[in-house]
Amino acid sequence: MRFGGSRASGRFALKTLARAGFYGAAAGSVTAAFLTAACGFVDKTPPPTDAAPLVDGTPAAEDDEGDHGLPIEKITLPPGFRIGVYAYDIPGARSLALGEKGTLFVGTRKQGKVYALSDRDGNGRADAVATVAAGLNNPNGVAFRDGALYVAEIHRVIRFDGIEGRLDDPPAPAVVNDTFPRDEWHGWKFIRFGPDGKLYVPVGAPCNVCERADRRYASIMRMNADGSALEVFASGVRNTVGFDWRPETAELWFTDNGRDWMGDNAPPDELNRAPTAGLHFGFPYVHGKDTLDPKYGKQGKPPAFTPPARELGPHVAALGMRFYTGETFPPAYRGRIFIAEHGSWNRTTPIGYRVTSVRLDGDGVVSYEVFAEGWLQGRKAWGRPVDVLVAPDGALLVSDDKAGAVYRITYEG
Ligand SMILES: [Ca+2]
Ligand SMILES: [Ca+2]
Repeated sequence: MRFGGSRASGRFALKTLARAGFYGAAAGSVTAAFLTAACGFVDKTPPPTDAAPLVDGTPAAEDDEGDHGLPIEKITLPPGFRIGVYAYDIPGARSLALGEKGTLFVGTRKQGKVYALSDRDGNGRADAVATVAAGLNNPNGVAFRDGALYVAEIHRVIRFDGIEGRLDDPPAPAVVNDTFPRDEWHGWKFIRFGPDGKLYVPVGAPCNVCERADRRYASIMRMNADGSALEVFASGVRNTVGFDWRPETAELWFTDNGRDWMGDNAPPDELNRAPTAGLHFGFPYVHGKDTLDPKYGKQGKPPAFTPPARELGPHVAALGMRFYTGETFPPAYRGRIFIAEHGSWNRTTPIGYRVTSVRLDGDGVVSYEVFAEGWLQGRKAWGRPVDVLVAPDGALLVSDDKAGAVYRITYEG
């Protein structure tokens, strides 16, 4: 693993990137700013000391006091782990997907954009960013398959073919399926391809808590890569914004966000396991394992009810999750689930704003513990984790839509 160039030179690259790339994109052009050439010294010159590098004769500012104003020194991790800034000035960074050539695609919500980040010199920091799509309807979901980037808006899934060869000149998207409901409430989507080759697309409940005759609401749907054969895979799912398949079993595991306004400590958020199609995960009748809904729970639990594998904290807003499939974390972490907890808004004392980890034994959950925290300081949060992704080098990438950043967590021993 290369942690390569110095921190200082990496920061310089990103700073320049922000000026040239992000602001250019914000001005309306689809821009890719590849700075490797401009910063060739990053790879070829021994890393400088802590002295700020010179850029056109100008010191590159006081980067040492933080990573671009991001107080990541406040993040605490287990011994031996380190967190760095992979990319900053990525407004509204949400879901993550990795391309075949190593491009990290990042969805957003209200920004309407999808970003493509590249770490061309492999120093653990992005040195190029492109805005590959703009003006979309909450493009939270991103997935990659056969050279194409799939993007989920609220009402449709679209596809950009051959995207990694055209980051600075993206093709017009093809519409994969545009039949999804248009409700904005819980309408933004997390998407991924499963081991069965199907694209999994949730449709959240269009409410805090409600019952709808249309079976698509509060479900996880799936369809072929060409958008055909769209069907409900799992029901009773209020709003999942993160899922993954366990490598050993090919079974789907997913987080689900509990309803609001049942008090500070209820109901729990959930980690669920869906080994087969056709299961019902409880919403709106029962929350967590056995919390009956005050309005909809009078009939008890629904047939085929599947309780969560683990109740998570109340209102933590568990979003992205991945099984750790890398090899650079210590053996105790391999096979664990990492969960990005966006943090509560519906609780007197804030909770969440952290990355947790879950350890399994067989199909059972044997621990649920904090892995990274510090985005919440007192009652104020400076960042909110959204998604996690295991990079090919074993690092854990974490997106943050409040700070507009992607972090990279490594094990240094
Ligand atoms: Ca880099
Ligand atoms: Ca449930």
